[in-house]
Amino acid sequence: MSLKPSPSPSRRSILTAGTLAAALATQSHAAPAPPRRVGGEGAAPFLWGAAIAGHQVEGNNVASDIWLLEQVRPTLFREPSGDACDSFERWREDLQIVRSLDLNAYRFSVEWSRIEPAEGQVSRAALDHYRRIVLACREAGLAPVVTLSHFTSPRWFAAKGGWFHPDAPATFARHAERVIRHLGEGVSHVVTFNEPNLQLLGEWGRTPDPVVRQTMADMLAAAARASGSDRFSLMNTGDAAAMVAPVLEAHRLARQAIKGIRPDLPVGMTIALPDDQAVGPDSRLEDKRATVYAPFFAQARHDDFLGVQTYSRSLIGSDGPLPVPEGADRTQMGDELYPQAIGGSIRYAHAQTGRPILVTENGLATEDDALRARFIPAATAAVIAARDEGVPVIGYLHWSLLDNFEWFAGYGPKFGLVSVDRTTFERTVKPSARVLAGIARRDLSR
Ligand code: IFM
Repeated sequence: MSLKPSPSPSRRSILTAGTLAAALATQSHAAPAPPRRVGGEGAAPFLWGAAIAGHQVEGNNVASDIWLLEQVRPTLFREPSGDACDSFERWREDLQIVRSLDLNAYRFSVEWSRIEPAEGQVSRAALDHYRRIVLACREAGLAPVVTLSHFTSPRWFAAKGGWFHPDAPATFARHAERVIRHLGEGVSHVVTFNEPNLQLLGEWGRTPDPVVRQTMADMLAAAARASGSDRFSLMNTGDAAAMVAPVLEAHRLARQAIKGIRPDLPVGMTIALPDDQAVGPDSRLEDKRATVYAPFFAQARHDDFLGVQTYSRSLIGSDGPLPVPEGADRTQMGDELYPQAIGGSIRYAHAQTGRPILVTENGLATEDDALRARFIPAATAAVIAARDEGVPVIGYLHWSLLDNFEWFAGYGPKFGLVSVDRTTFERTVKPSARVLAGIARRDLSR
């Protein structure tokens, strides 16, 4: 049986078995840009940028776990990632676009499966590739924010049991050390894990859809068989609560390894964090917070920053999550259009951790770029208001630079500031990108 996700699944269905409940980066030859700073001389520059992730844009990540899941039957993926945006080849063009928008930061992820396609066999060429991106970012005046794990892992890692294998934290830490040693001085910030709480978020307060849950199990079993294993386990699938401890251990070991090489390099992780709002006196809001965020906040208190990724708000009643209010505008992912959400989530994340907050993702999926052009000023105003109140927000990275592969939902949802022709891969900068550019320019020239 092959189950296709609904045309506009909840954003929380990206990779989560839990929704299972809700049916679930031209090497610039421009002269180096002067550092742009806000907050006075000596202050770190506020990071205004755009984000992407390897598997969603590079294309042909054939050694990764998710590539395999796209190929097996049944699969929950609407379509395979294929060539994606061909960014493994066209990354210089992508950087040039970011540069041309006068942004000063670029978030991208390294694909572990390209760097270590077979266990213990390290591709120097792949490491060099990512090093060239870091160097080109620096030449273009862009701070490279590097994600080590953005959902994908090598296929061999998943077939060994993924994060449940006892060696997983140490294996990931070795990978982290290798990457940072090779990428060198240029890296600005490291994100170890992207949204390791996503499945918890998707599952909380919802009854799993039995058909989707079964299809997930069948898809993973097919991938295990195809890998000659009896298991296939990856981030945000399987037992969400049981995955928290090994992933946090992997984060700690990776952080330690990175600090051993570059003690000055800020290290953190990102979490999926809607602006949760209590409805009624018996709201289960605190229950949600304890389950979905608390373990990650506890770790973040020991980190250099926390990456916050907010797309909308979530209303929480006495029985759990409430539906999007009647008549509210929605994005292609089914989220309520609510750009001010990012203000609430960064205040909350900072209050809980006391750490600087980096908005590592914020945006919306829409075919209507005029909507994005209105969303961006409202969302960034909420960020700036929080910053003006004294919340140490260190940057805003819009998701996403490109219209890209949105996991289960394939190429349907359009998150990009830039569209990508699916046949020629030609990039076209959308008007909303200029809106973000204008806001960044004004803020950085204050
Ligand atoms: O595309 C994803 C990204 O990979 C992780 N955060 C949410 C985005 C939009 O759903």
